[in-house]
Amino acid sequence: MPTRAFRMTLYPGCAEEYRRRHDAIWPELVAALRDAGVEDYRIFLDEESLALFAVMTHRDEHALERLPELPVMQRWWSMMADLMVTRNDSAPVEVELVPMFSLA
Ligand code: RM4
Repeated sequence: MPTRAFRMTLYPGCAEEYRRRHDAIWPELVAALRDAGVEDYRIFLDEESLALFAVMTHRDEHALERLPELPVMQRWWSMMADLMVTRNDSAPVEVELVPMFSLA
């Protein structure tokens, strides 16, 4: 199954709140991620650099591409924008990571 990994950046002092909001992730966002074929999605924080590493395993590449257009995704990004480095449209700045090793 394809895996996508990317890096985002948290603002200082926001880790607890970032975790708290994800602990209460909206069911409609979970449904949208599942509809887009997301099987497994994990986000790890590097407390030193405040880099957030997201690793996502998914079924359907094309459904994933539609996620940014969904109103629920855009509402989530607006709500999260005070915690993380974003673009002008509130989407988080995401830097793709290069796969280097896999033991599947
Ligand atoms: C993150 C960020 C990502 C989103 C996850 C659920 O904070 O907003 O874009 O996919 O939450």
